[in-house]
Amino acid sequence: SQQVEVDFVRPWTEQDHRLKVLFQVLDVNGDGGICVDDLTIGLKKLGVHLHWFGPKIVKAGDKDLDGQLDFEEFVHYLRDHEKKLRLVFKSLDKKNDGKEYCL
Ligand SMILES: [Ca+2]
Ligand SMILES: [Ca+2]
Repeated sequence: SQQVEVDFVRPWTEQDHRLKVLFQVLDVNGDGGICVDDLTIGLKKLGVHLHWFGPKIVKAGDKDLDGQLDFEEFVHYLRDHEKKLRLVFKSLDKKNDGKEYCL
């Protein structure tokens, strides 16, 4: 399957193009919202094989409870959880393939 490289090392900024790239990668069916199914497939494209990760992100980030993250909710979630996500991706990197996943 297609592997996607996104640079997560630098901190996010509000208008960061990386957020749009990441949103497009994770919105697998392209309907403008990221649901759990999108995340499960999309995270695998990023090399993240954690079955609990997608549902957790949607549950935590879905403010209007429509079951998916629109772009605003997604950006909000990433900015709120930036440090925690970096840790997840760093620990993945240690036990995985040596690729850099520092979200
Ligand atoms: Ca979608
Ligand atoms: Ca939502």
